[in-house]
Amino acid sequence: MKILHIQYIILGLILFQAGNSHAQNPIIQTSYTADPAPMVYNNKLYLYTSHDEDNSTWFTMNDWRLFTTEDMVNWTDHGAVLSYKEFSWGKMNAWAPQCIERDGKFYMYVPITDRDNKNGIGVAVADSPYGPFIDPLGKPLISNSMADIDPTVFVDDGGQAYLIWGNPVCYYVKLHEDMISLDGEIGQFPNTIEAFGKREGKEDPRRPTTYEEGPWLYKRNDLYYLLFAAGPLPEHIGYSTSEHPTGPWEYQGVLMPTEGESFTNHPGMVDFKGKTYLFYHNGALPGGSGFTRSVCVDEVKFNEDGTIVPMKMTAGITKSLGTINPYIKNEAETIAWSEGVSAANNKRVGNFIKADDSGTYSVVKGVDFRENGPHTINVRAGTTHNGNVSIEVRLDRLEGKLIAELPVPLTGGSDRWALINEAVKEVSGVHDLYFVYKGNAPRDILYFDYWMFSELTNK
Ligand code: FUB
Repeated sequence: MKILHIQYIILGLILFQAGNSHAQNPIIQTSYTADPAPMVYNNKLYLYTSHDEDNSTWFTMNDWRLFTTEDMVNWTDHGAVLSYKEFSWGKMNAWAPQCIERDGKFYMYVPITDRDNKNGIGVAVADSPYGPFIDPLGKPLISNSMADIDPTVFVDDGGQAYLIWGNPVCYYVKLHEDMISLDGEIGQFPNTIEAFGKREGKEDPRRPTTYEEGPWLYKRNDLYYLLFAAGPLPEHIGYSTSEHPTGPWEYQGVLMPTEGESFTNHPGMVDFKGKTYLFYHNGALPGGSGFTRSVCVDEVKFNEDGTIVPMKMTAGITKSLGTINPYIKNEAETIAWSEGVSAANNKRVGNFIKADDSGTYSVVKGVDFRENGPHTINVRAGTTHNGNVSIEVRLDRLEGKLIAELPVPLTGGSDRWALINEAVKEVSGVHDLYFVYKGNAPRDILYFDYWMFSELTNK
């Protein structure tokens, strides 16, 4: 994904005035992502997303991506974990997914358009949150109507599982314990003003309420919340509550108003390490639009009566919930913020990043060098350019203290890599680490797979 410098400059000016050195939203800058679906498992947050192809002018979407975090600011890109192509019946439209864990297995529910151009919802199962996900049915789990998109899945405290989905109406069905078969008939939530609020603007008999698509079921203190993308377009996020997972729903109003360059939005809410987070998407990255979207996250606050304090899109979460250990192998694609860097993947090293231009950079927040600090840095990188290509390693700011400069030798292609070691200037304590990519080439300066420091044992 190429950078448009002017948009970064505007974003930078806004953040400078707000007192931040860089934003955290959108949380992924190395590819376009949409329809965020968070899942917490073993103290880690897994974020499954759909994926807008670069330069899309429609919902051109072929695979589902996975990103993880343990601290809410540094996100690791695990690349595509599933594609519509893994479903023998799938033709296109890898739209909004959700993955859930049950008894050590991971179930990913995905909307796909089939070979007869009918929408349906498939399920794929894995033994690990990273996949590989396999379609156990060989056919859609739901093939009910053209409204079959945007599944949300929920397992209640007693173990009953529910699948909810649909545009322009909201359907629901119980799932058996196997999570891949239906337990009863499909129902439809009455699309009433009481349940989903009255839609403003031009009257549309198919859409009398604000409910549009993208439902997300969440539970807190025995109250069920149905969040949804709400109309008219451009969408906002609304929500309704109920004492039961299948309603009756009571409309609670606008959670997040329309903003942010994308005519869709899509909620995903989750509890993680004692806080609640709302994931959503907008078109805020350079080149962003309704078809090249990016996922964001903000913290949620509740009122005493259980209603949610209305939210606005922000520059994101700046306080990390942890620190990064520099003395173990860290993937280059673990990033808090980047500019001009693209996600890449190959069979040789898996996921890695590419620096598009000279002066581009990526930041890792809260790196704890401890008291003694390191003596060397070791990276795996490469370039197709001969000479004058390097990675500068700086502290806390883009022009902060230079602690190492790594010359990147010509390797000739991203299937060929060099291991580079350099001495490090004195550093200790916790810092944000800036990797700044330099080179005299017009584009595709270098590729970068991982980094790791060696610790000084004595001072
Ligand atoms: O991402 C494709 C579609 O756009 C989703 O299914 C909708 O929720 C909207 O976000």
